[in-house]
Amino acid sequence: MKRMLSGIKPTGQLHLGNYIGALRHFVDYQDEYEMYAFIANLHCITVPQDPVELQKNLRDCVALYLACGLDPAKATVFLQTDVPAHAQLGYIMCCHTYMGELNRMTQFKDKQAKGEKNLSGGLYTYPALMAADILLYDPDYVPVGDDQKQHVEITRDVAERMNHRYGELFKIPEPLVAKVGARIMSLSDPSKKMSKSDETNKGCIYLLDPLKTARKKVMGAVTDSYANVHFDPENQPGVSNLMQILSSLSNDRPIGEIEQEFQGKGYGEFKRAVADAVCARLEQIQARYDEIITSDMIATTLSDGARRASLLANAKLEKVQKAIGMEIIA
Ligand code: ATP
Ligand code: LTN
Repeated sequence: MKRMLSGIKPTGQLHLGNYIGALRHFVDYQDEYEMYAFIANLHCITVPQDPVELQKNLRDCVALYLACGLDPAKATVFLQTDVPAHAQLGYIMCCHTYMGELNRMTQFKDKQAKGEKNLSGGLYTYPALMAADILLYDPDYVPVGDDQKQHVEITRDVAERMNHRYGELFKIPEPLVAKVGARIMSLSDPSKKMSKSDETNKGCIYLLDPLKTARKKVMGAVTDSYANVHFDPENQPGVSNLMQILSSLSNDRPIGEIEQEFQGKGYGEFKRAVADAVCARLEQIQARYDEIITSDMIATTLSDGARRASLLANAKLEKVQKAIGMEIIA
């Protein structure tokens, strides 16, 4: 069975972009692949966090993984810090990643370009830790949204470098980016990706948003004056984004079919169909979330997940340390 691994940063509440671009694929793949899905609580402290809020977000994130359909009997779901090998291999990867490579990463560059002050060293070296997250498990594929492709590519480069230097240590993973829904845009500004750090809060639908709020956000989504439900991300980014959301939430229904269905119909009717699809999915997820958050499922899932993940991660860390010559007793 081929293996997959991916993670999400619990920097805030999970949103529809995380669900469509990443989480729903984890769920789809768990039957066909050996799936490792973790909560990246080391990555999330690369930017300042409020401790009380962070703890709540962590619990919510696990509960939402499960509420969206990840089944702990099939997938290994764990918290990054429960497997200390991530931080340990992360340091080793950092020592094998060049500053020139880190300087090219858009995530850091974007924040720097915005003039944000006091960016942390952790944010800069983030891709090295992400490389460790991946390489500890020798996955065949890493399902991610479009923005993370670059980080999987640097992982491949550093893995190849180390394999060349020390002998075969790591499998070279491939990023898996879906054709539709890999970059869901903000509903209020379709030139930006839907993101947890949306200041206006209008463009981002959170998975735990009350249904009324979610509906209002969809109905208020920025469109255009063409009055034509047509897929053209360049000239009609808002409408094209809503089409991708609708397609992703209706079993990847072909975009052409959606275009046909709404031919000659107004944006109001189209938006109502998108809002219905969004609310139906949120309702399902939230009902399951309510059950999970009050049960002991979070604790059992994480302890079992950490045990299973540690088996692979510890063996890999030891192999790497030996190959580098860092251990005294062979
Ligand atoms: P944010 O900008 O919201 O903080 P992020 O990409 O920085 O999100 P995560 O929350 O860790 O960080 O992302 C988890 C997964 O969700 C990643 O695979 C990422 O590519 C994907 N993802 C995030 N935002 C979107 C989006 N707008 N559309 C599609 N996929 C997304
Ligand atoms: N960088 C990712 C989260 C992440 C991840 C990973 C994804 C951390 N480690 C390993 C895939 C594999 C993000 O910001 N979305």
